[in-house]
Amino acid sequence: MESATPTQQTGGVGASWAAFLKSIASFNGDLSSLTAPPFILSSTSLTEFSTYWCEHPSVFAAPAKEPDAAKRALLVLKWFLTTLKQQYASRSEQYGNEKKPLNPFLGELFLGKWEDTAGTTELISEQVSHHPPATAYHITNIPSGVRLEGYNAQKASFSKTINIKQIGHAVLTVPVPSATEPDTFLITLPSLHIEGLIFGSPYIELDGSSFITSSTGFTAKIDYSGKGWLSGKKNSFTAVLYPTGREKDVLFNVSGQWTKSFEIHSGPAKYNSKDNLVEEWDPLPLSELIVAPLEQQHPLESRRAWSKVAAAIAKGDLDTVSVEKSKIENAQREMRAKEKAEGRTWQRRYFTARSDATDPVLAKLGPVVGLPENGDADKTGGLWRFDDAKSEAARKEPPLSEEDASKLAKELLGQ
Ligand code: HC3
Repeated sequence: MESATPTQQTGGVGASWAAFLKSIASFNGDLSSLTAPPFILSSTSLTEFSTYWCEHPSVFAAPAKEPDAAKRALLVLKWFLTTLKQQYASRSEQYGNEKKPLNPFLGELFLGKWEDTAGTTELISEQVSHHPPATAYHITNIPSGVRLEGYNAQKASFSKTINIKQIGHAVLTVPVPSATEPDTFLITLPSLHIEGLIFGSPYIELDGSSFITSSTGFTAKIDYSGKGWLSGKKNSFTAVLYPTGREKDVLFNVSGQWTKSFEIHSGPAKYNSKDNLVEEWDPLPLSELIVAPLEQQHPLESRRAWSKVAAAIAKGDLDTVSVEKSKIENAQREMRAKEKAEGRTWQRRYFTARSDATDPVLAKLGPVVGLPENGDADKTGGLWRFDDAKSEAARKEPPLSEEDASKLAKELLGQ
């Protein structure tokens, strides 16, 4: 059950919201250090947000069936646009109650799978860096071979409201029918800001532009806008798809609201035109992610690791929230100190930071979308790529015995 927003509450809550507003006006840009009032705490960790990339597995897998490179790029753009509602509005669509997610600990995992008409699609999400915080993810649709990998961090600033620049990128690999080489898409992440803060009903609006560029030579540019004082609708966007480097030669244009519906037209946008309609998108029912029951999860899996904190948040028992959070934070601090003393670093379970070689995707496609060759590694703790060998080793590991699981939980989470 969602808790009431501050405007629906009285007295002390209103006062603590005012204090919160005052405090964010001077905060330092590190979102994890933001001390939010209790009623705005979410029991979901940011590692879980990677799920939002694929809640319609059939739309995710569809580009693998398309032999034409421009149409494939359009299908990828369509999939990307359909993920936005889940990514940025699913937690607060009706009431404006975007909350502060749990700040993941290093090594935190979120694993799941979808089983539906698109077959099995697997999700692996891992907190690969704590200072600065960065989450990496890998999603693969087994039958089609379509896979997405990426990582992200956030840099926040305050000017009228909380403004967030997303750092990182995603890479979508699409096997091409009857070709030996797959088509690769480099995806940048939109900036966002929080609306409704002053009224105590926070929700996200996207701003600026983001890009998707393909190894076969097509680029999509998406421009985001919101509701202005006089005109415009919430959560709006326009997008164009063109041959890379020829922005004026628009092949397809898309416009609408990413929370509602949008229309795809061929050719450039024409004022008030219903011509050349290719497709109209209305949100589909979501495919549900399957997550193992808590007792079968690895101790570092998010929902198991945070279960006591989540239960305390649900009950509104803030003393327990604070005690249980501190146990995890202290155990993590001790672990980092121990690693330092022993001259070792935390071994990521599924991802490896590429420091030795140039990343071929960023080298080839990064300049088209303004991404640096190092993937902003300095701001995300590394240029993170999914490591098939590590994943294979993790898959072969026998499940931990109860005794080993509780030893690990004690050592790494203080539980
Ligand atoms: C800014 C944000 C944390 C980051 C969240 C990200 C950017 C994470 C990656 C996902 O793919 C997309 C995504 C969606 C929502 C973003 C969160 C919204 C609010 C949260 C802030 C840390 C909380 C701000 C406090 C307040 C008052 C709004 O709750």
